[in-house]
Amino acid sequence: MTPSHTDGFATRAIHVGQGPDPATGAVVQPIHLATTFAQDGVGGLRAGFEYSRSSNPTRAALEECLASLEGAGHAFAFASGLAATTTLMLLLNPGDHVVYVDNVYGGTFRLFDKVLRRYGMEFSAVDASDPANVTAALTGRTRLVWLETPTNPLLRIVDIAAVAARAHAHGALVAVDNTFASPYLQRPLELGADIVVHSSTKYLGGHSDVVGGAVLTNSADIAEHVRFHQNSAGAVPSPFDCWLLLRGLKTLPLRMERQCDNAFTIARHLSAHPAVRRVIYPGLPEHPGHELAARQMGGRFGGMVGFEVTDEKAARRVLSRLRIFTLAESLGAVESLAEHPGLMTHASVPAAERYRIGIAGGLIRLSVGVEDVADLIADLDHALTD
Ligand code: P1T
Repeated sequence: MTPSHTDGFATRAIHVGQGPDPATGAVVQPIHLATTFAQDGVGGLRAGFEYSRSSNPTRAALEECLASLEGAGHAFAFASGLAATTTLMLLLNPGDHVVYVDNVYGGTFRLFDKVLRRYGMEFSAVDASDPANVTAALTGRTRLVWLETPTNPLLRIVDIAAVAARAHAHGALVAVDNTFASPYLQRPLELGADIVVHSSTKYLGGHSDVVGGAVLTNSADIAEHVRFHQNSAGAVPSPFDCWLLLRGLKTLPLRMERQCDNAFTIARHLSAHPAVRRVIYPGLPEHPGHELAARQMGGRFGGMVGFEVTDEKAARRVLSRLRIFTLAESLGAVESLAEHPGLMTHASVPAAERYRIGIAGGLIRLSVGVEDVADLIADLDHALTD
């Protein structure tokens, strides 16, 4: 079958960039472990491949599939989400200014604050759920606006189209970390963003067995720079990792549907629980970004849920009593995970900053998997009882 860009998302997730292999008929993409490729005379590449850091057939298949799913002209795969972000940031120069949403993954904050500042880049954090805050932070040196939406872990929603219009009027580019939504729910390039970044470790892979990242764009100019830096810095994924991601992508729509359903049911259940102070889920009408999320994410709200109990001690107790939810960092896979953002994924954010943006000591983050939702609810209820 030759997939077409007019085929639906689920069809493209299974077929774009993938078998049957023309050489053997294998319906599954082969794993090309070769590091180098024979040349017919110097520079005579048989299929465009020269050396596997520069490009590799299994990685090319993954990049083609990812590009199709994000609606991007160009996709680049990396060894991790942070490798993708780091490589993208190499496009900036010392003195360039970045405005970023003040609630980002803790590792992204650490990269900006502890690493890239040392190379002369400047960063301003703003609550981008009000686009006016982005406009107010733009300076003559702002080259990039960096968004996450929904944010990690507070699930704030940022209006990508509104921020893109403001940033573009100022000559700045917009990058969106689309990890929490995945392209199944949200396609930032269609909303005006210039660049999408993923930690493909999460929903794209979906099985907690591969660390990866991606950068996607429709701009030929940005793509040329990312390609050059992907090869020059060399933070590329292995062929086996690319293959695992291709396999994971095939079930992204199925997994996401189930995760959204399970998460919604759990969010509603926790909202009525006496031991729970507050539930954070964009699908709940009381979430301040609810209407925007409904528009921007196609009426589905993702598989991540936050909730607050009294304090850190109570949160530690709940986390220690869970049986099906595994206490672990990461998210987006078939099995349900629970974690304490303040002590785990966002420990690199200074405590005062964490409290300022709303990451409380009693906050627990759930990555809801595809198990039977009744079992997940029973697990939470048991963990929350006195
Ligand atoms: O772990 P890595 O593949 O390098 O991806 C980093 C990253 C980037 N962006 C977002 C929104 C993320 O959530 C992450 C990684 N996050 C976790 C490990 C976590 O538990 O939140």
